[in-house]
Amino acid sequence: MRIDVVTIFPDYLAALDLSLVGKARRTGLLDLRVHDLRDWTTDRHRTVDDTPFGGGAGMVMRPDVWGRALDDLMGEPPVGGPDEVPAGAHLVVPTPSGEVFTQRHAERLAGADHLVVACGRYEGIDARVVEHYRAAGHPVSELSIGDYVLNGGEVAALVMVEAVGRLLPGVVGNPHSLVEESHGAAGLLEYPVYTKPPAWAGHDVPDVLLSGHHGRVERWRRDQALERTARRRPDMLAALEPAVLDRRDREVLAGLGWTVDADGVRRDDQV
Ligand code: JD8
Repeated sequence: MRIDVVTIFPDYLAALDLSLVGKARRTGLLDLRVHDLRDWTTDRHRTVDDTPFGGGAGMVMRPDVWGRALDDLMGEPPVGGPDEVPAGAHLVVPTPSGEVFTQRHAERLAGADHLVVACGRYEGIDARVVEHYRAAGHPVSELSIGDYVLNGGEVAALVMVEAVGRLLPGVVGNPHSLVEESHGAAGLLEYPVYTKPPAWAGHDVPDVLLSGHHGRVERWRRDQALERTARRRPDMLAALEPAVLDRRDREVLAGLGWTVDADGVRRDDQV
Protein backbone atom coordinates (compact mmCIF):
# COMPACT_ATOMS: atom_id res chain seq x y z
CA MET A 1 0.00 0.00 0.00
CA ARG A 2 1.08 3.59 -0.69
CA ILE A 3 0.08 6.39 1.69
CA ASP A 4 0.83 10.06 1.02
CA VAL A 5 0.33 12.49 3.92
CA VAL A 6 0.21 16.23 3.09
CA THR A 7 0.68 18.75 5.92
CA ILE A 8 2.28 22.11 6.75
CA PHE A 9 3.94 20.34 9.75
CA PRO A 10 5.75 17.29 8.26
CA ASP A 11 7.74 16.76 11.48
CA TYR A 12 4.44 15.95 13.23
CA LEU A 13 4.43 12.63 11.34
CA ALA A 14 7.97 11.68 12.40
CA ALA A 15 6.48 9.20 14.87
CA LEU A 16 5.62 7.03 11.86
CA ASP A 17 9.33 6.24 11.54
CA LEU A 18 9.07 4.26 14.77
CA SER A 19 7.82 0.84 15.83
CA LEU A 20 5.80 -1.46 13.58
CA VAL A 21 4.84 1.18 11.03
CA GLY A 22 8.48 2.32 10.81
CA LYS A 23 9.59 -1.30 10.29
CA ALA A 24 6.86 -1.80 7.66
CA ARG A 25 8.25 1.21 5.78
CA ARG A 26 11.81 -0.10 5.96
CA THR A 27 10.75 -3.60 4.81
CA GLY A 28 8.65 -2.24 1.93
CA LEU A 29 5.31 -3.45 3.30
CA LEU A 30 4.18 0.18 3.43
CA ASP A 31 5.19 3.01 1.07
CA LEU A 32 4.50 6.02 3.31
CA ARG A 33 5.51 9.49 2.03
CA VAL A 34 5.10 12.73 3.99
CA HIS A 35 4.88 16.00 2.02
CA ASP A 36 5.04 19.70 2.96
CA LEU A 37 2.01 21.47 1.45
CA ARG A 38 4.11 24.66 1.12
CA ASP A 39 6.09 22.90 -1.64
CA TRP A 40 3.04 23.59 -3.83
CA THR A 41 2.79 27.30 -3.03
CA THR A 42 3.80 29.82 -5.69
CA ASP A 43 4.46 33.03 -3.71
CA ARG A 44 7.65 33.91 -1.86
CA HIS A 45 5.78 33.84 1.46
CA ARG A 46 4.66 30.26 0.69
CA THR A 47 1.07 31.21 1.62
CA VAL A 48 -1.42 28.39 2.22
CA ASP A 49 -4.28 30.28 3.83
CA ASP A 50 -6.53 33.32 3.49
CA THR A 51 -9.45 35.02 5.20
CA PRO A 52 -12.84 33.21 5.16
CA PHE A 53 -15.48 34.28 2.66
CA GLY A 54 -18.50 35.42 4.64
CA GLY A 55 -16.27 36.73 7.40
CA GLY A 56 -15.59 35.13 10.77
CA ALA A 57 -12.56 34.35 12.88
CA GLY A 58 -9.45 32.57 11.73
CA MET A 59 -8.11 31.65 8.33
CA VAL A 60 -9.05 29.00 5.74
CA MET A 61 -6.66 26.87 3.68
CA ARG A 62 -6.59 27.80 -0.01
CA PRO A 63 -8.10 25.36 -2.58
CA ASP A 64 -5.60 26.22 -5.31
CA VAL A 65 -2.58 25.21 -3.23
CA TRP A 66 -4.29 21.96 -2.13
CA GLY A 67 -5.36 21.36 -5.73
CA ARG A 68 -1.80 21.50 -7.04
CA ALA A 69 -0.60 19.15 -4.31
CA LEU A 70 -3.43 16.63 -4.68
CA ASP A 71 -3.36 16.69 -8.49
CA ASP A 72 0.30 15.63 -8.21
CA LEU A 73 -0.40 12.86 -5.69
CA MET A 74 -3.89 11.50 -6.41
CA GLY A 75 -3.16 10.27 -9.91
CA GLU A 76 -5.97 9.61 -12.36
CA PRO A 77 -9.50 9.22 -11.01
CA PRO A 78 -10.56 5.56 -10.83
CA VAL A 79 -12.07 4.20 -14.02
CA GLY A 80 -14.73 1.53 -14.18
CA GLY A 81 -18.24 1.24 -12.72
CA PRO A 82 -19.43 1.90 -9.17
CA ASP A 83 -19.19 -1.80 -8.25
CA GLU A 84 -15.59 -2.14 -9.43
CA VAL A 85 -12.79 -1.67 -6.89
CA PRO A 86 -11.74 1.98 -7.42
CA ALA A 87 -8.11 1.94 -8.63
CA GLY A 88 -7.33 5.63 -8.13
CA ALA A 89 -6.22 7.09 -4.82
CA HIS A 90 -8.63 7.31 -1.90
CA LEU A 91 -8.60 10.82 -0.39
CA VAL A 92 -8.83 10.82 3.43
CA VAL A 93 -9.56 14.16 5.10
CA PRO A 94 -9.44 14.28 8.91
CA THR A 95 -12.08 16.78 10.15
CA PRO A 96 -14.08 17.23 13.37
CA SER A 97 -17.21 17.28 11.19
CA GLY A 98 -16.50 13.85 9.70
CA GLU A 99 -17.89 10.37 10.38
CA VAL A 100 -16.24 8.94 13.51
CA PHE A 101 -13.33 6.72 12.52
CA THR A 102 -13.71 3.08 13.69
CA GLN A 103 -12.01 -0.26 13.20
CA ARG A 104 -14.45 -0.87 10.36
CA HIS A 105 -13.10 2.22 8.54
CA ALA A 106 -9.54 1.06 9.20
CA GLU A 107 -10.33 -2.36 7.71
CA ARG A 108 -11.96 -0.78 4.65
CA LEU A 109 -9.08 1.66 4.05
CA ALA A 110 -6.56 -1.16 4.50
CA GLY A 111 -8.07 -2.69 1.37
CA ALA A 112 -7.11 0.28 -0.80
CA ASP A 113 -3.92 0.46 -2.92
CA HIS A 114 -3.30 4.15 -2.37
CA LEU A 115 -4.42 6.62 0.32
CA VAL A 116 -3.77 10.36 0.29
CA VAL A 117 -4.30 12.01 3.69
CA ALA A 118 -4.89 15.78 3.65
CA CYS A 119 -4.08 17.37 7.01
CA GLY A 120 -5.80 20.71 7.48
CA ARG A 121 -4.96 23.50 9.90
CA TYR A 122 -6.48 26.89 10.79
CA GLU A 123 -10.28 26.74 10.43
CA GLY A 124 -9.96 23.94 7.87
CA ILE A 125 -9.60 23.38 4.12
CA ASP A 126 -11.78 25.21 1.55
CA ALA A 127 -14.80 22.88 1.07
CA ARG A 128 -14.40 22.85 -2.74
CA VAL A 129 -11.33 20.60 -2.47
CA VAL A 130 -13.32 17.58 -1.23
CA GLU A 131 -16.14 18.45 -3.65
CA HIS A 132 -13.68 18.56 -6.58
CA TYR A 133 -12.07 15.13 -6.04
CA ARG A 134 -15.38 13.48 -5.21
CA ALA A 135 -16.82 14.89 -8.45
CA ALA A 136 -13.77 13.55 -10.28
CA GLY A 137 -14.76 10.06 -9.09
CA HIS A 138 -12.19 9.54 -6.36
CA PRO A 139 -13.35 7.85 -3.16
CA VAL A 140 -13.22 10.55 -0.46
CA SER A 141 -13.58 9.91 3.29
CA GLU A 142 -14.04 12.80 5.74
CA LEU A 143 -13.30 11.21 9.12
CA SER A 144 -13.07 12.37 12.75
CA ILE A 145 -11.12 10.50 15.43
CA GLY A 146 -13.50 11.60 18.14
CA ASP A 147 -15.79 14.24 19.62
CA TYR A 148 -13.15 16.70 20.81
CA VAL A 149 -11.44 19.57 18.95
CA LEU A 150 -7.81 19.40 17.85
CA ASN A 151 -5.80 22.21 16.20
CA GLY A 152 -5.25 20.30 12.98
CA GLY A 153 -5.46 16.98 11.16
CA GLU A 154 -1.95 15.68 11.89
CA VAL A 155 -2.74 13.84 15.11
CA ALA A 156 -5.73 12.22 13.41
CA ALA A 157 -3.50 11.24 10.47
CA LEU A 158 -1.12 9.52 12.92
CA VAL A 159 -4.05 7.58 14.37
CA MET A 160 -5.47 6.56 11.00
CA VAL A 161 -2.13 5.60 9.41
CA GLU A 162 -1.22 3.42 12.41
CA ALA A 163 -4.70 1.81 12.57
CA VAL A 164 -4.59 1.03 8.82
CA GLY A 165 -0.87 0.20 8.60
CA ARG A 166 -0.99 -2.47 11.31
CA LEU A 167 -3.72 -4.33 9.35
CA LEU A 168 -1.49 -4.75 6.29
CA PRO A 169 -0.29 -8.33 5.76
CA GLY A 170 2.99 -8.97 7.54
CA VAL A 171 3.04 -5.79 9.64
CA VAL A 172 1.79 -7.31 12.92
CA GLY A 173 3.92 -10.38 13.74
CA ASN A 174 1.08 -12.62 14.92
CA PRO A 175 -2.04 -11.90 12.79
CA HIS A 176 -4.07 -13.99 15.30
CA SER A 177 -3.73 -11.18 17.83
CA LEU A 178 -5.63 -8.93 15.41
CA VAL A 179 -8.68 -11.17 15.87
CA GLU A 180 -8.89 -11.08 19.67
CA GLU A 181 -8.32 -7.39 20.24
CA SER A 182 -10.94 -4.82 21.20
CA HIS A 183 -13.17 -3.75 18.32
CA GLY A 184 -11.90 -6.77 16.46
CA ALA A 185 -14.13 -9.37 14.81
CA ALA A 186 -15.54 -10.53 18.20
CA GLY A 187 -17.07 -7.12 18.78
CA LEU A 188 -16.07 -7.22 22.47
CA LEU A 189 -13.53 -5.31 24.51
CA GLU A 190 -10.46 -7.40 25.27
CA TYR A 191 -9.90 -9.28 28.53
CA PRO A 192 -7.38 -8.10 31.15
CA VAL A 193 -3.79 -9.29 30.67
CA TYR A 194 -1.11 -10.23 33.19
CA THR A 195 2.59 -11.19 33.23
CA LYS A 196 5.40 -11.83 35.78
CA PRO A 197 5.75 -11.43 38.72
CA PRO A 198 2.73 -13.54 39.79
CA ALA A 199 2.42 -11.40 42.92
CA TRP A 200 2.96 -7.65 42.82
CA ALA A 201 2.25 -4.99 45.42
CA GLY A 202 -0.14 -7.33 47.15
CA HIS A 203 -1.99 -8.10 43.92
CA ASP A 204 -2.00 -11.70 42.65
CA VAL A 205 -2.58 -12.94 39.14
CA PRO A 206 -5.97 -14.77 38.86
CA ASP A 207 -5.34 -18.48 39.69
CA VAL A 208 -7.03 -19.73 36.50
CA LEU A 209 -4.24 -18.11 34.45
CA LEU A 210 -1.64 -20.15 36.35
CA SER A 211 -3.66 -23.40 36.03
CA GLY A 212 -2.35 -24.40 32.61
CA HIS A 213 -5.93 -25.46 31.81
CA HIS A 214 -6.39 -23.82 28.40
CA GLY A 215 -10.15 -24.45 28.28
CA ARG A 216 -10.74 -22.75 31.63
CA VAL A 217 -8.37 -19.91 30.70
CA GLU A 218 -10.25 -19.28 27.43
CA ARG A 219 -13.60 -19.36 29.21
CA TRP A 220 -12.39 -16.98 31.94
CA ARG A 221 -11.08 -14.55 29.29
CA ARG A 222 -14.37 -14.66 27.40
CA ASP A 223 -16.31 -14.00 30.62
CA GLN A 224 -14.01 -11.04 31.41
CA ALA A 225 -14.48 -9.63 27.91
CA LEU A 226 -18.27 -9.92 28.24
CA GLU A 227 -18.28 -8.28 31.71
CA ARG A 228 -16.00 -5.44 30.63
CA THR A 229 -18.02 -4.76 27.52
CA ALA A 230 -21.29 -4.78 29.48
CA ARG A 231 -19.86 -2.35 32.04
CA ARG A 232 -17.84 -0.02 29.81
CA ARG A 233 -19.43 -0.25 26.35
CA PRO A 234 -23.02 -1.45 26.54
CA ASP A 235 -23.53 0.02 23.05
CA MET A 236 -21.11 -2.59 21.66
CA LEU A 237 -22.95 -5.42 23.45
CA ALA A 238 -26.30 -4.25 22.09
CA ALA A 239 -24.79 -4.25 18.59
CA LEU A 240 -23.76 -7.92 18.79
CA GLU A 241 -25.42 -10.59 16.63
CA PRO A 242 -27.06 -13.11 19.05
CA ALA A 243 -25.56 -15.92 16.96
CA VAL A 244 -22.03 -15.07 18.19
CA LEU A 245 -23.09 -15.72 21.80
CA ASP A 246 -23.05 -19.33 23.01
CA ARG A 247 -25.10 -20.80 25.90
CA ARG A 248 -22.43 -19.94 28.49
CA ASP A 249 -22.13 -16.37 27.11
CA ARG A 250 -25.87 -15.95 27.56
CA GLU A 251 -25.70 -17.23 31.14
CA VAL A 252 -22.94 -14.72 31.92
CA LEU A 253 -24.90 -11.89 30.30
CA ALA A 254 -28.10 -12.91 32.11
CA GLY A 255 -26.13 -12.58 35.33
CA LEU A 256 -25.20 -9.05 34.25
CA GLY A 257 -28.83 -8.12 33.51
CA TRP A 258 -28.85 -8.72 29.76
CA THR A 259 -31.32 -10.72 27.66
CA VAL A 260 -30.27 -12.46 24.44
CA ASP A 261 -32.96 -13.74 22.08
CA ALA A 262 -33.66 -13.89 18.36
CA ASP A 263 -34.43 -10.18 18.37
CA GLY A 264 -31.06 -9.20 19.75
CA VAL A 265 -29.06 -8.42 22.87
CA ARG A 266 -30.80 -6.06 25.30
CA ARG A 267 -30.37 -4.89 28.89
CA ASP A 268 -33.22 -6.25 31.04
CA ASP A 269 -34.26 -2.73 31.99
CA GLN A 270 -34.78 -2.10 28.28
CA VAL A 271 -36.71 -5.29 27.45
C1 JD8 B 1 -8.68 18.63 11.06
C2 JD8 B 1 -8.20 22.24 11.28
C3 JD8 B 1 -8.79 22.83 13.63
C4 JD8 B 1 -11.25 22.61 13.64
C5 JD8 B 1 -11.48 25.34 14.39
C6 JD8 B 1 -9.84 24.27 15.81
C7 JD8 B 1 -10.12 15.08 13.41
N1 JD8 B 1 -11.44 14.60 16.06
C8 JD8 B 1 -10.94 15.82 15.62
N2 JD8 B 1 -11.00 16.95 16.33
N3 JD8 B 1 -10.43 17.97 15.59
C9 JD8 B 1 -10.02 17.47 14.41
C10 JD8 B 1 -9.45 18.33 13.35
C11 JD8 B 1 -9.29 19.71 13.62
C12 JD8 B 1 -8.82 20.52 12.58
C13 JD8 B 1 -8.52 19.99 11.31
C14 JD8 B 1 -9.14 17.80 12.08
C15 JD8 B 1 -8.13 21.09 10.50
N4 JD8 B 1 -8.62 21.88 12.52
C16 JD8 B 1 -10.11 23.55 13.48
C17 JD8 B 1 -12.56 23.34 13.50
C18 JD8 B 1 -12.64 24.43 14.55
N5 JD8 B 1 -10.16 24.67 14.45
C19 JD8 B 1 -10.33 16.09 14.39
N6 JD8 B 1 -9.98 14.23 12.67
